Amino acid sequence: MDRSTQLTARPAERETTYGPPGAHAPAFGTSLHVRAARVLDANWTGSSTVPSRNLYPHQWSWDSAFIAIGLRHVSPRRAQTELETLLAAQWADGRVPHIVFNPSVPLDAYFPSPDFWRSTTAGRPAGAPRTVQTSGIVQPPVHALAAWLVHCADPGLSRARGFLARMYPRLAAWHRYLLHRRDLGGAGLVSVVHPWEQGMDNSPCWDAPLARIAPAPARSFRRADLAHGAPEDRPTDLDYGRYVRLAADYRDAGYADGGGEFAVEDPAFNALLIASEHALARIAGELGAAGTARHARADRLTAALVRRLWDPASGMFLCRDLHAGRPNHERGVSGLVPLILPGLPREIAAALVRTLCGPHFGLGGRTRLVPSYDLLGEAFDPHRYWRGPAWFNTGWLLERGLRVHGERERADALRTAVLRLAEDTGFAEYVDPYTGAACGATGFGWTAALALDLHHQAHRDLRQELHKDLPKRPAEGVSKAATGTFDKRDEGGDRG
Ligand code: 9WN
Repeated sequence: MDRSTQLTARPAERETTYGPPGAHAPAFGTSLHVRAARVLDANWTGSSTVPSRNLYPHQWSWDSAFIAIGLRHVSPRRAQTELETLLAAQWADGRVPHIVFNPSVPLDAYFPSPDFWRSTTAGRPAGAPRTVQTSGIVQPPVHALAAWLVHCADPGLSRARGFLARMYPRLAAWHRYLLHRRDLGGAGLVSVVHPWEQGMDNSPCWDAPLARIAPAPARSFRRADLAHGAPEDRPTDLDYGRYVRLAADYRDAGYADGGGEFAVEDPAFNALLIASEHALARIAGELGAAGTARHARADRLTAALVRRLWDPASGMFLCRDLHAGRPNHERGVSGLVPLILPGLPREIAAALVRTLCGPHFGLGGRTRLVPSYDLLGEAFDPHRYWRGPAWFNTGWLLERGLRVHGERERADALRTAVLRLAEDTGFAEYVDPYTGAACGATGFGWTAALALDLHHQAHRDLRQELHKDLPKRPAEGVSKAATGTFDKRDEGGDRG
């Protein structure tokens, strides 16, 4: 580990905790900042951060984006490196692979391993890099948003290192790949070709499209996840067989797009692309170019999202299964994530808030954190992967969405819940949405990083509250970078 970049506590925050007194209360004097930073230190490999040392010992794409968003508060330099390492593994066709493999990790530590994906051979027609092994599928495009937020944490360092100037062409190529090669439905939205691409792998939203896929025989592969997670919390062998079949077929077609049996337009994936398109517009502006065309494209994408995936009857967005030619009526948390978009029509944002707080998701009522799937759905299971438990990244996104749409009290309550549960559970991968009990891995990268981010926002809000009656003059010697926060000004205003 590179000790010179290890994270340190900020003196003013050493004693802040969110946990109630009791069994899991943190040790006195050790703040959430320090404890979260320790997780990120422990998961740091020297050039990127693993989601979990045991379960996920390589670099994952959307994990790294969320991790960079938290890391920027304590080491903007390392946050930049996190994204740079990921984008160094980008393919020539623009795709950013969902896993970048660490060559020093044994092959059997994670399945599917590099010898399954064979990126350096099977991926050559699509321009996979020669010097690093990766998977061949993608994950949600949170990266431009992350790059912008990382820049805002320390613009001086970012400019001195030419961070955005180096990131911009890669991020633009990444979005181009999605918009041109993945518009499989021809309606302007991006499709995912594997459940792992959307990131909520085992969601009941995939059950119908997956049911058409003939599973790979169980004896043809060996799962590594069951050595680290409780089998009853993980996807079934049958689902795994289907994941393997889809990935193997994609690989055997040279990772060419358009021919697969699984193609779904997903609301969260597209909403994150839109948020990142707005961020890319700001990055262009910072680099002296006009961002207007990108903002306009993001607005067109938002209109397509509403036209294609909004379902007034359920008060949320739904996935669209391209092969079935119709929406899938399962309610996954993915259908609430477009709340992060400030450009949503007002009545749609209001309906999303009602759904979030209603019987299907229970925010402010029956649940401690937003479940990944409909509490009333037939497939609901409070512990099984993405079929009910609550994840911290969706909590972070919805907190942001509530705030963007002026729901301050609800956003504050959700923020407190995320911080309390992150701390109580030792930064668990996910939790039972009713009880808050920890599930999956602990010391999970994005849980620690996003808790750090919300913790810093909470401190900023407190400072603003305390200073609101004082004359408005910036304190001498305190730069925006030193506060390490993101507010509307840092993010470039209201446009998402
Ligand atoms: C497959 C790393 C990843 C997350 C995903 C989560 C899980 C992998 C798996 O772990 O997926 O990519 O083996 O189950 O579902 O969102 O990025 O944390």
